Amino acid sequence: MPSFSITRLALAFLLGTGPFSSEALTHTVPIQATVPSNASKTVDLSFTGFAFEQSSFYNYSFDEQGKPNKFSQNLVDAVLSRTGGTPLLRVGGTSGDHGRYDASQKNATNYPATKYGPQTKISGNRLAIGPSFFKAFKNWPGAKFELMVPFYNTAYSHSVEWARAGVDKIGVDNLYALELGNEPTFYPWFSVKEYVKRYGNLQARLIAAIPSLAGKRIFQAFDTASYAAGDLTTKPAFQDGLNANASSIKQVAYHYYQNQHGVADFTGLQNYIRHTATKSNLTNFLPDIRYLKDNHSAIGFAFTETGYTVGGSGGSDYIKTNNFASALWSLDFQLCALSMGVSRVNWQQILRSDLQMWRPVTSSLGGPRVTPHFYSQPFVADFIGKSGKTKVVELDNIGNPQNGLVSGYAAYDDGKLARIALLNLELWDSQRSSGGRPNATFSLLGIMGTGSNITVHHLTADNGALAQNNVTYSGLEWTWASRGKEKKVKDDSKILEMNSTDVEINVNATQAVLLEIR
Ligand SMILES: *[C@@H]1O[C@H](CO)[C@@H](O)[C@H](O)[C@H]1NC(C)=O
Ligand SMILES: *[C@@H]1O[C@H](CO)[C@@H](O)[C@H](O)[C@H]1NC(C)=O
Ligand SMILES: *[C@@H]1O[C@H](CO)[C@@H](O)[C@H](O)[C@H]1NC(C)=O
Ligand SMILES: *[C@@H]1O[C@H](CO)[C@@H](O)[C@H](O)[C@H]1NC(C)=O
Ligand SMILES: *[C@@H]1O[C@H](CO)[C@@H](O)[C@H](O)[C@H]1NC(C)=O
Ligand SMILES: *[C@@H]1O[C@H](CO)[C@@H](O)[C@H](O)[C@H]1NC(C)=O
Ligand SMILES: *[C@@H]1O[C@H](CO)[C@@H](O)[C@H](O)[C@H]1NC(C)=O
Ligand SMILES: *[C@@H]1O[C@H](CO)[C@@H](O)[C@H](O)[C@H]1NC(C)=O
Ligand SMILES: *[C@@H]1O[C@H](CO)[C@@H](O)[C@H](O)[C@H]1NC(C)=O
Ligand SMILES: *[C@@H]1O[C@H](CO)[C@@H](O)[C@H](O)[C@H]1NC(C)=O
Ligand SMILES: CC(=O)N[C@H]1CO[C@H](CO)[C@@H](O)[C@@H]1O
Repeated sequence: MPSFSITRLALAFLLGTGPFSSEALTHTVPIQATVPSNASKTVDLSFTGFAFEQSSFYNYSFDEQGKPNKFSQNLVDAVLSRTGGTPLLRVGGTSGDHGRYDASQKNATNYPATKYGPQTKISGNRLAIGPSFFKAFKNWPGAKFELMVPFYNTAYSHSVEWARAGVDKIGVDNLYALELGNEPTFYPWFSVKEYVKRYGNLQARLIAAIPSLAGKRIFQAFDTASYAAGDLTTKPAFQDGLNANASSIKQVAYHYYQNQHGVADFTGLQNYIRHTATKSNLTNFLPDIRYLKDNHSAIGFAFTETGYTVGGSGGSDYIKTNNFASALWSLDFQLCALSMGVSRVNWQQILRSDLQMWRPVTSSLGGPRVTPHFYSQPFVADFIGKSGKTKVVELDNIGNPQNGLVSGYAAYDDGKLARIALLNLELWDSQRSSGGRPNATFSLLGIMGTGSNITVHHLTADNGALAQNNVTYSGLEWTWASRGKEKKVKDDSKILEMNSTDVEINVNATQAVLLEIR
């Protein structure tokens, strides 16, 4: 039995309530009707981005008949149409950084992502892209791109050729940012001083070769690897030279993977999604977020390559973390990041991997599918809303005891309370847990008078944490069968009238709710 159950029993005992009383699990949540002074900056409607490993992007863009991939298009639209934001797609990664542009190559890539993982110089068979690679960028209606150009090789001519072909085919107006390299802290020559020197040189060469880049805020710096965040931070890099380039930098990017090798067992999965872990991990980035806000307020802070785990591992009880629990983690991570002033999060897609939100075509791993991890995205988008005037706060100090099993956030539109997200991160799974599904009650204090009705939408899976199918958000499902178009499969939303009392909301273990206040 996982240890959190023991905590619950112990607390129930201390409070003199029976072990099956739901009283011990009532969390009071103070709510402010108008936006608190320490709320986030105004949220970008394009917060919910996607990222594609360069070697996989072509296969995400076309279907098996060589037509634009409607399934991919529909899934991106399912998220971004909820806020009205521009889809921002990052196309980058180690495969491209170690790769080269070959103007004479007929195929888009020299090996298909359906059969090979991202190849790098290290694994011998590095990526080569040909001119037809850039046709893929035409298949994403309304999108703008964060295009990585190689930086790993010291011969800048490769980077310039790659960038010239890319900017030419994509069009500078569809380019959100030109990213110089990937995870530079792994470069053999890396030091902060050397990085800023070479960054300045490469940027100057690119501008000289591609005049349409001149005078624009269009470059993306850093793309620091997850777990190396301390090796390339903002203040020293800007002070050591990037200040000279600050007016051309659009965003500073970091990569983030919640863990490195998957989780060994169910208890490990609980620790992985615990809010306290997510929050303390994100807090490490606050000095960088604040430095940019205070010193270069026009430069955004983005997690441009993000996933739940960067590697896999074996073990008898090893749990593949692309499951419903990791969708809840992804939700908590993004809402927490919003509250801390992160500009956007791009979720990494690699065709032959476990971490993607969907598989666009058949590969040696199986047919096209939407993975459970996708389901965080429509929720995050609805939480942001369409107003373009949204600010977010974390609802602090909820959860008694403070064990990271619950979290909550409020969204304010133009200063007024509009939406609340409540997460119950206590793990429950129909196969792994004994007994019925626990639940927690959130008592919302001070919500009275903020509206007349509350609509409650659930993000849930009947089978709980390890579910791969039958996941729903607001009763909606997205599948390959519907080609990524939403389909109503159940009606589990409800409308509560606001009365003269505080509102109590019940949230099952391994479930989240979005409250819309009207
Ligand atoms: C915002 O202020 C409230 C109280 O005014 C405090 O509880 C909370 O920790 C603050 N949040 C942040 C992110 O500073
Ligand atoms: C180009 O791709 C086709 C399949 O799409 C493959 O049959 C062919 O071998 C590839 N050519 C090269 C030179 O890689
Ligand atoms: C995958 O992409 C390669 C080019 O990189 C292409 O030759 C191949 O036809 C694509 N496969 C599918 C199933 O779309
Ligand atoms: C970037 O900085 C370098 C010096 O490090 C300078 O040569 C270059 O002109 C700068 N470019 C821009 C666009 O500011
Ligand atoms: C996040 O927190 C967990 C638990 O403390 C830790 O194992 C993991 O390494 C952290 N990840 C990052 C990217 O900081
Ligand atoms: C950054 O901005 C803060 C607040 O305005 C200021 O105190 C600090 O000196 C600035 N730091 C640098 C390195 O410019
Ligand atoms: C919560 O869990 C209970 C017990 O499994 C179940 O009957 C109920 O339908 C669930 N509620 C929601 C909204 O999922
Ligand atoms: C919540 O759990 C308690 C205790 O198991 C149970 O009595 C109650 O019916 C549950 N409530 C809901 C709404 O599922
Ligand atoms: C609130 O809900 C009630 C009952 O469903 C409905 O009559 C009323 O129009 C709703 N009010 C608003 C502001 O949506
Ligand atoms: C408001 O009162 C109605 C009627 O008594 C009740 O059905 C409803 O659940 C109450 N709403 C809330 C949010 O407590
Ligand atoms: C109850 C329900 O909707 N079950 C579905 C769960 O998912 C599987 C696989 O997609 C379907 O076959 C079931 O019908």
